[in-house]
Amino acid sequence: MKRLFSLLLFASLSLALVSTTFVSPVSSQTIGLLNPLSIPKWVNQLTGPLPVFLPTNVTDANGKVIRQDYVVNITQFYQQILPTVDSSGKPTGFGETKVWGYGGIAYDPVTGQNLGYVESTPGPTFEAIRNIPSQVEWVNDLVDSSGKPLPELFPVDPTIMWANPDNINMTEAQIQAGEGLAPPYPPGYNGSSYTLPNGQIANPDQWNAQSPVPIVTHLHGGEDPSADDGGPDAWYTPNGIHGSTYNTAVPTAPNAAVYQYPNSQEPTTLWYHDHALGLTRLHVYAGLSGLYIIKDPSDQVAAELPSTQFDIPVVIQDRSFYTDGSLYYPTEGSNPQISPYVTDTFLGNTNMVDGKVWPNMNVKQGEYYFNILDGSNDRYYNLSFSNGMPFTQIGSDGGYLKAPAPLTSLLIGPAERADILVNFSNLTLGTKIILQNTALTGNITLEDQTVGQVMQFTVTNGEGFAPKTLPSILNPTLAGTWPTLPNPTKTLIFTLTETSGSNGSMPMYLDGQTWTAPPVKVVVGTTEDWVFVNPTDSVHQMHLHLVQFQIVQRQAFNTTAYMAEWTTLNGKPPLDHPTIDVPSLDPYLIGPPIPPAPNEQGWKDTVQVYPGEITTIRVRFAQQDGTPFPFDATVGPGYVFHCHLLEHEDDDMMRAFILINPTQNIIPEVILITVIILLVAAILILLMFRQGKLGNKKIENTSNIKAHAEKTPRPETAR
Ligand SMILES: [Cu+2]
Repeated sequence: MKRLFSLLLFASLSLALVSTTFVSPVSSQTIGLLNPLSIPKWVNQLTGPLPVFLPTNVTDANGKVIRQDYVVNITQFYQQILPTVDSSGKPTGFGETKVWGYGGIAYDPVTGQNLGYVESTPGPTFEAIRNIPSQVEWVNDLVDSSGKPLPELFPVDPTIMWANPDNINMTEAQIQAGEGLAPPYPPGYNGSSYTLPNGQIANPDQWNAQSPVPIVTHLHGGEDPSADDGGPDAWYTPNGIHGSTYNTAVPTAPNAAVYQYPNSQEPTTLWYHDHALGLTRLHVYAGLSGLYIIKDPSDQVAAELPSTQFDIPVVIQDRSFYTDGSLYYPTEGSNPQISPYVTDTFLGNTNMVDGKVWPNMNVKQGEYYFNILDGSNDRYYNLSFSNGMPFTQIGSDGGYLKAPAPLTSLLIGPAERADILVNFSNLTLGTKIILQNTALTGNITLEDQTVGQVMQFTVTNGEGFAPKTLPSILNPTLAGTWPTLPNPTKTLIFTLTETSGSNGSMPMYLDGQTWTAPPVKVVVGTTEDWVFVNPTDSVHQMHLHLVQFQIVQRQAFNTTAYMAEWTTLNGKPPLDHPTIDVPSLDPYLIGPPIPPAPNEQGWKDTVQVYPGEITTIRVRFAQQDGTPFPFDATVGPGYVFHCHLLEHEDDDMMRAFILINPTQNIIPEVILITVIILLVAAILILLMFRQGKLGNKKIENTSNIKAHAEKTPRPETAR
């Protein structure tokens, strides 16, 4: 772990400059950036778990719940994220932050009290019941009080592949960026032309990329039909413009989509977030994320776990602010001559937990169950407690681990989840413990005091949860030697590539291919090894939709030699032909393969792919127990796989994959063979027909030949 982590640090170093360089003093002239050191810590209070959406139960004739329905509105509002007072009670003057979030009728999961309509970032939690489908109507209400579509909170970059509801010419936008004619942000591409200081006119076509806002919600880690998956092209705007794969399970308003989730997978902590093409980084940062927990009433492990007030979601997200409390996000791209606004990474300079910056939580002397999500765009966290106390991870992305994993630190990357048990039983009253992050990447002295700290726990009086003994095997679907999935029938290699600009990497590709490349085809029900070869300097965070997979191994390799051969075979990305794999990875491998750590021996939907390493995952395109999906995964628009560092995902590190039936796989061959047989038969019939009709002539010809032969002396006769 230490070795991998040092690689990670190395990888992140080049990406980290943003997080440390913009911490500048507040300007009196303009709204400046908020110095994170000026924000008092542990004043914000987390008082319990996030509110939970209240479903409308649909029952059968016997009163049995057969579906749970929700209406969720996506809106803009203000939330008090920064603390209002310091530790001595003196007002900080920090205002509310303009955010986007999810809202609906919700209740307090501890008291059961109906809280009415709640809108927040992260949004209220879903608590789904295993095998009871949920139906969610996701409504795009990003409009102002008069119903007019709102603008985006951050600069939309029309030079990358994106939802593009107004059909802005991407090539033309790229040409303008190359000529230095992109407008600065603000105003960005806001529908008006802009006169640059040199007198030239930016945005001469008066494109509006900022409004209306296309959104689409994806249930991350969910095993769901592709039509309900919330893929990048399934977006819709508040004024009813729809992306190419827009779908609604039941008819609804044009600014909404209804998705159905079967909830048939193992109980676990999933999350939902926006996934609109080329906008995900901006929308998740604006606040569009929340947890979706699947609970199984027959779960024997859950019966032994702390619940209600002792079961706390911990959504960790890094954020930066302006002095007026508004969110800061870069307004200038890493390589503005290529893309005016897109950066290759963004790291915030504070940590927000459950929508509050640097909060404290009072805990009782007992055990707590924390469902941790790294909901940051790009930030990795190496979490530990300031008193060094151990804790136990029992769940990962897709369910319980094979066995409880005792830890003193936990490395978690964007989109990953970790369910951990922490025991405060033996701590004296008043003890304060910091949940700290040692995955620091820039100015260590500064970051120790900022993003190196996540939240505080204060041990208070009261009866806590007495820890219970857990079974040594938590997850029967993971019994046997690791990986427990059957051997693959196919191995696919994906080389992670970057192109470079003058200030760092720009578009990144999976296997050198762009988002528009033909989808990868996989046969439903089969098992494949997907091998991610990472010759770049950056860690990547690979995520597959639809499936939960297992990490097989990681292995170092000679990146220079490998890329030399890969480039000889393929040329420079982006490729305009199918990627050619190197004949063998073996010559490039360095040292032994490294098996996943015990806390990675569980179901995963997102995997840390370190620089200079080849990471192999095993994927079965079926439910976790090997049975078929309870829906036809071969229909609909298909799925995607991508890097979950959101700035990478948006700048082309995403591809499509579709599932096909085993018979579909042979259809081209069957058609070809059938066509050949029909052609041969037609020729034979034609020949027979001609033979019958032209028979006399043919005999004539034969006799002519015979006569000719008779006139020609044979060599023997001549002699
Ligand atoms: Cu990446």
